[in-house]
This record gives sequence, structure tokens and C-alpha cells, in this order.
Amino acid sequence: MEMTLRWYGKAFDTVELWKIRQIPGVKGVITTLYDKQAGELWSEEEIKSLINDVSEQGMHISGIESVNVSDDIKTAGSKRDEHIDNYIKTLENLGKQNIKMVCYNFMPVFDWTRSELARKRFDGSTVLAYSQKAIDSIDPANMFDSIKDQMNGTVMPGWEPERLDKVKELFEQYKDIDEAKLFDNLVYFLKAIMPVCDKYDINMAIHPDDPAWSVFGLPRIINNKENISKMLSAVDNVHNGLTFCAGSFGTNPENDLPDMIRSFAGRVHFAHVRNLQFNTFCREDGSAVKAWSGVDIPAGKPDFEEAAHLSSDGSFDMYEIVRALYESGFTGPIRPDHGRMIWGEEAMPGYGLYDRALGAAYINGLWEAIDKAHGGVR
Ligand code: CS2
Ligand code: MN
Repeated sequence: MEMTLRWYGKAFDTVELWKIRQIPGVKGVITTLYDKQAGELWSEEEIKSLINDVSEQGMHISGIESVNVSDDIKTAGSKRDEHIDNYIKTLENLGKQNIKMVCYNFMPVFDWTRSELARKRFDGSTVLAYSQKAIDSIDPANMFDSIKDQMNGTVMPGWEPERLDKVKELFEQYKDIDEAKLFDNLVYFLKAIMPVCDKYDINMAIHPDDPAWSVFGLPRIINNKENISKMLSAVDNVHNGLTFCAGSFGTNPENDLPDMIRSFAGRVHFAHVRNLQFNTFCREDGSAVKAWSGVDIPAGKPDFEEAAHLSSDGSFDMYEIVRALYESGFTGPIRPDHGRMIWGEEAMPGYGLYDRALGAAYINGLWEAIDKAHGGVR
């Protein structure tokens, strides 16, 4: 694996690259052209200038998160083929610059959904949190207004104000899209881009839906083992792969994360490793669940908050997650995911420097210990 950090680019990120470079073992970043609209073409010049910004600081680009997929592609709208054409050309331009991993998602309307961006934890840190009760009481059209004051003046990915202005239209666009249609549109997209991925050896890594169940009645297709297997076999090409985001699949404690990692060995091209603390969880019918990690979770409507990466701070067994990645032969980029806001840092919620740096150090420690236990082969 290669330890990396997400970085939003010079003009947008509150964290500077020279600081990221000082995190032990981090030489690569996962980045993007943050101001590009989904469906737009990324020119070679723009990509070269991004590469230049990173290499100036003695680092390199380990992958893109994300080249976003437009709603017309997701809904088979009138601009679908034009947008796919731009996506293919963008991949071509990335491939020419030797960028070989691209993360994207296929979530309708909202990227991820949280009800709070700064819930206070027992230690005074603040984290992103999700309460089903709160979500059930929000009109999705007001979602942005309900959390914008918690963004610390930054723009959160997927929550750009111009996009949220159009939320009603977006819901309208998805009104006839059920899971089967969304899945067909994903397969159509993947089949169209596989030739350019084959040509440049680009690994596409779809990011799971977060949370892993339907919110606001919108369809979900990348949320559990069965659906992922279906997606991987519908386009059975090694370049059609997965971002294994522990925190997103893990929103459902019945998703056995280590088992999923092992089952999808060879198709996991990118890993997001983070921990969650469950306060309550139950299935839609109200029944309690047994979490894969063995922790007891009181039954109740889903309520979780993001935790420090350390296993004992949350509900996941991080050792088992990292061990499964190691033992399944994972060689791609890995990054700590959303961090807590600590030590008074002001940054994009989830994307400060301090807690993600602690996360990177911890994951590196787990990896080294697991590697030594296996005879130190990697
Ligand atoms: C997520 C997403 O991993 C994350 O940080 O919160 O914003 C993710 O980057 C996108 O869904 C990937 O396209
Ligand atoms: Mn993620």
C-alpha cells in the first residue's frame, strides 16, 4: 500500500502541502480539480498545472478523488453521451500524465449525508455525525441551509452552494430512477469508459454510498457485498474496481468489512480507512443487529458519529480491517478518512490536518506490525 492524504488543491484546501509532506511516510496526495463541474472536460494543461503544484512541494499525485459523474450520466439524461465523451477524454488526459487511479461515486443528488458537521465528543473534539431521527425531520430542499453554518467558511465536496440551489430540480430528475435503472446507467457508463482505462491502465474505484441505505427515498446501489459483486461482475474487467471506504460501508454494522475486503481482493484499488462510533442502530423494521466487529450496539434508529482512527475510540476493529487489506494483497493508495477537529484547528469539517495525520501514523503502525508478523515481506 501507499499511504496518502487527500488534498483539495492550492486554491481550496486550508491545509498546505508542505505540512502534509511532514507526515511520516506520506509522499503522495489524492487530489482533484475542485472547481470542475461534473460533465466538464479536464484539459491536459489543467492537469499538468495540478501535477506541477504537487511536485513543486516534493510530492506526487497518487490518484484522483474525484472525477465526478454528472446527473445526466446517472439518470440517462439528454447530455449523457456528451458527458461520457468528456469523461473519456479526461481519463485519456490523466492517463497520458501517468495518473492511474480515479475515484468517483454514483450517488443520486447528495454525495454523502450527515445531519451534523460538528458534534461534540466526550474529549471536546468535534466530528461529523448522522442521526436518522434528524434526517427524517429535514426537508431535503433545506438540507444545505441546515448545515451550512457548520462548514467553517469552506465548501464541502458534493455540497457546493450552486448545486444545492438546484436541489428541487435534481429530485425531479431522479423521480423515475429506481435501483434497477441507476444500476443500468452505471453499467452503461462503465462499458463506455473501459476501453480508455484498458489503454492507459487506469483503475476506476467507485466510492460506496454513505450512509449505506436509502436517504430521502433515493436509490442506493453501492452499499453491500451482494450489490458490489453484481456491479463487479456486470463489467468484469480489473479496471472496474472499488474504493473500499470503511466508514461508508461500515455505516451498516452488518457489512462485515474484513470479509468484504477479502472477497473483492484484486478489485480494491483505493482504501479509505476510518472508524465510527455507533450510539444506536437497528434495521428498518426496528430489529437489532449483531455488528461484525463484535461490539454491542443498542437498538434504535441509526445514530453514529465519526471517531478517532484508533479502534478503542469507536466501534470498528481497525486491526482486522488493515489486516484484511494486507492479507488480500492490497497495493493501492490508502488514506485516513474524515478526521475529528482537534487542537483548535479551523478547517473543512473532516479534512483538517491534525487528526488525519494521527490517523496516517496509526494505520502505518498497524501495517508495519502486520507486515512484521508476516515475516516483513512488504
Ligand atoms: C466521502 C466522499 O470519502 C469521502 O471523504 O465523504 O466525499 C467521497 O470523496 C466521494 O463520494 C467520492 O466520489
Ligand atoms: Mn470515503
